[in-house]
Amino acid sequence: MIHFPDDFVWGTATASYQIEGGWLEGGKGLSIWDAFSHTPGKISDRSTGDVACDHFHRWKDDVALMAALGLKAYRFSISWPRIMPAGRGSLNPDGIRFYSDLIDELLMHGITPWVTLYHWDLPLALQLELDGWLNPRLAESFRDYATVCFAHYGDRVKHWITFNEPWVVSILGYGQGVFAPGRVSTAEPYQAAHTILRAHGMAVREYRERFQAVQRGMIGMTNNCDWREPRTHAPADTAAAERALEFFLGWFGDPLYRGDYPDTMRTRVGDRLPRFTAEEAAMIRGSQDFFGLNHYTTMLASDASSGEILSVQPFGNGGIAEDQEVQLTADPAWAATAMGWAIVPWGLRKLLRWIDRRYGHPAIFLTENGCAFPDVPGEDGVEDEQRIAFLDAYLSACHEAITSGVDLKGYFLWSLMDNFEWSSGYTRRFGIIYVDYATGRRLHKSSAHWYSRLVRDRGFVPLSRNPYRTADGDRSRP
Ligand code: PNW
Repeated sequence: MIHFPDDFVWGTATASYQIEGGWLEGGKGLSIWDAFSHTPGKISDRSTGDVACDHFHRWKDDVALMAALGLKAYRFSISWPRIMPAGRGSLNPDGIRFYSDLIDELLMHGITPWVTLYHWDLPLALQLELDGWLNPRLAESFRDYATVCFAHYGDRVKHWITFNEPWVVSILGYGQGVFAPGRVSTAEPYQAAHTILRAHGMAVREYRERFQAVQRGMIGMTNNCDWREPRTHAPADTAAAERALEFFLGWFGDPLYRGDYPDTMRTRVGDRLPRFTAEEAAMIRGSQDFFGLNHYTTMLASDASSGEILSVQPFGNGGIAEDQEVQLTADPAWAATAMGWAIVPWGLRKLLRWIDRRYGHPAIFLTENGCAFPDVPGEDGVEDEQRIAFLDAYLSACHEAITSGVDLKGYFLWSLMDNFEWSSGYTRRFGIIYVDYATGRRLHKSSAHWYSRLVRDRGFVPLSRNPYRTADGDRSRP
């Protein structure tokens, strides 16, 4: 039996645009994802989040499902335009009530809400009128929106996540253009990220000055990072892997813990990388109470400073490759999920240790980890052994990290249910609950029962044979 600490937090995660639907209901304003998904050519199956999982109407049943599985925590996000239709100014009382009722329902079932304030559905008005995150003034708008949330929900919500994955917003939204708002640039990602970091800092300052003493909650940001393993033992590849991690997680982690971007980014990005004023640096440094991490995969990194970088990065998760001078590849021996993301559990263990070392042993919550597989419903439910094997392997890696001294305190499985997987539409299923989109029906996958037992027992008996629990691909670092 692999046993986790008694106070370890177990939950699942979702995001507003991916599950709610009700895009024109209850006084909600439009978001940039409403506009983006309705733009031809952006979503692989031409779908939208107009209805999604219809959680906007089925939320009580969904909470009941969680309760029946014995889940103790739930991470969801608030749709900014649902409570502030134009992004600033007047509030939408129906929207405020929707999340208030959801929070009450969760608490009534003994489920602790973890609330993400920004999971990508920016009010469209702020995009059209202010140019989204490229405008430094968005930071004030976000602070004001966050303040509304603290004021209305902070009596009951004690765990706040300001932003989900600013790396994805910046790179996929402003660099590669595959996510909303669909811009393509080598400079804008750095500007958008800069505004987001300032917005986070201002929201946290507000929370700490006006709410935290009374409400006694904690607040942080969620960043995503894949692991980068040097492709060979050559020192240039080791340096390339480190550089890739600094461009991925250091981009946000360093300002949060050290007050500035990594030196290697400053050197390579030059004037395209904005600068914090001394006051901003002081505001952002130390501005999170925990380290929120989303993790999905690993790639090999090799130095590309003397060669040519393939312009098309596999899986689109390389960032701006030219700035990093890193070439990413996958080991052909690795298995992969339906996203094409390699399954490398030891990569998570190494990443957790990297964070622990670089940022001085922070409390870490894995706010997302999970996998998509082509799940097919059968006679009695959905058999998803692959997902169970994935979870068995990644949770073993988490446990190893804890044993080695990392302060990992919680795990949120992505996702509670199948949902709108952004540019992949409904073609990728991440849930432990299967959603039949034609009828809205929810079906348990076998992983839901597996996870339910794990939460009950605070641990699990590892599979005797797990193809994903591979021997360490240790190439150069522990
Ligand atoms: C995360 N990448 O997105 C999000 O937080 C979720 O909303 C999403 O459903 C989940 O992971 C699965 O994709 C990511 O290209 C999207 O590296 C893309 C990347 C990483 C995370």
